Amino acid sequence: MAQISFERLKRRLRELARFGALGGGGVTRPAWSPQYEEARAWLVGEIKAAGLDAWVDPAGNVFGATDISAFADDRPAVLTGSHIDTVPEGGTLDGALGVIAGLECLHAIVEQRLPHARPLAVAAWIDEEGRYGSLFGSRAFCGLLDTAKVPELAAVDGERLVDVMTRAGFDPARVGEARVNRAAVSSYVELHIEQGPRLEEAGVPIGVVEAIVGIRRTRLTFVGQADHAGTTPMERRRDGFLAAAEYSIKARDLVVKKSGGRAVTNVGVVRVHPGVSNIVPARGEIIHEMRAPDPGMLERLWKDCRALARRVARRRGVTVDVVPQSATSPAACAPRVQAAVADAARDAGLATTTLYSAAGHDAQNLATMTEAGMLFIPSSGGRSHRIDEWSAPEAIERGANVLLGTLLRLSA
Ligand code: HGY
Ligand code: MN
Ligand code: MN
Repeated sequence: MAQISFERLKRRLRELARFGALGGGGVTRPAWSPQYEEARAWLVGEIKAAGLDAWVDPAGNVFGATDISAFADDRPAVLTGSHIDTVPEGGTLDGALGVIAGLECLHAIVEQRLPHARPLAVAAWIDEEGRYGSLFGSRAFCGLLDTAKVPELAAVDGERLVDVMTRAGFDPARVGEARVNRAAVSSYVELHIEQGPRLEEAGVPIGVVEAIVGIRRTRLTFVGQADHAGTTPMERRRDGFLAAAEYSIKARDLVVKKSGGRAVTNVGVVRVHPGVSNIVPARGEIIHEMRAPDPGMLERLWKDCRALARRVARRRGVTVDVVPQSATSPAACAPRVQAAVADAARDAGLATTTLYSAAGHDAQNLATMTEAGMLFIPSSGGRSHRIDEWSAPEAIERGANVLLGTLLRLSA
């Protein structure tokens, strides 16, 4: 059975981890940052050194292919990949594993002259983590990006996408040219760490992903009034932060209770204005995120949360401004790709289990234009989006070899 070169895969993972490496471990490599652009240049060099064709599209996605005709309408490609941008203080495998293992598979296929009737390509999708726009690069590729909105896209710290793209040498006005039509892609499969505890706790080495959650993010700003923190009687205060805090706790309880555990919720961005200790906060601003594998559930929960926000605001004598930020749709994975993963795992003598992804992924965009799927390897302790994210070397090698077997099946 065909095998990848695990030494080469480990070397590339080690080298990629250097770009944006943090002193205490982990990595911060946001899309378009100087460290990201150095990583991009390194990746293009590795793709070429592997004997593959390499190019970067106008949206900033990097590609490697067994032949340059990939994505031509009459030569639909089998596509794999993931992302090399990271969250702040993130791990070295989230995204990187799928890109480096995909590159290794294509390298092994070319090097060992393994049979494939279709061209194969690997992608590094830009800004999967959504610093400027959720799943940005794969949305542009799949024609899901509203390019008119590109000038408005900015990070929570205010840095604008158009500025960082220009700094990196890209023309934001050309992002729409990255779109590829659906005839050009035959199927897509992505290897990723699970980023949760289920595979490890079940003792199963390979996860066959059946669906990927939708994610809804909304900015809520509770507006009261600034007052002196010492002299204002407590019953007269109209505190924007306390309203945001009450909403955050009650929204969490509502989502857990109403979804029976099938949805999750998080408030990861909190801003208080004016934000000094001797002023009662006029404004409390949060970004509230909810995730569920079921589109109807997400919609119902959002309606309940919006009503909750209005109740809390009324009771606390403040107003609330609700602005949707982003919404990705849940995606079902293609049965043909799921079967290819399961067959490749079986041939490798590996047990599998089917599960849904509680993390969002570029695969959910590819699922709108082709047969798309994912395979997971266990995350140690379920840890991810933190510097001690880790998967066992043998899990990484198994995942890459199952990816190779899957790609050979899909491109036969
Ligand atoms: O947030 C997510 O689900 C993914 O890691 N971007
Ligand atoms: Mn991530
Ligand atoms: Mn990821």
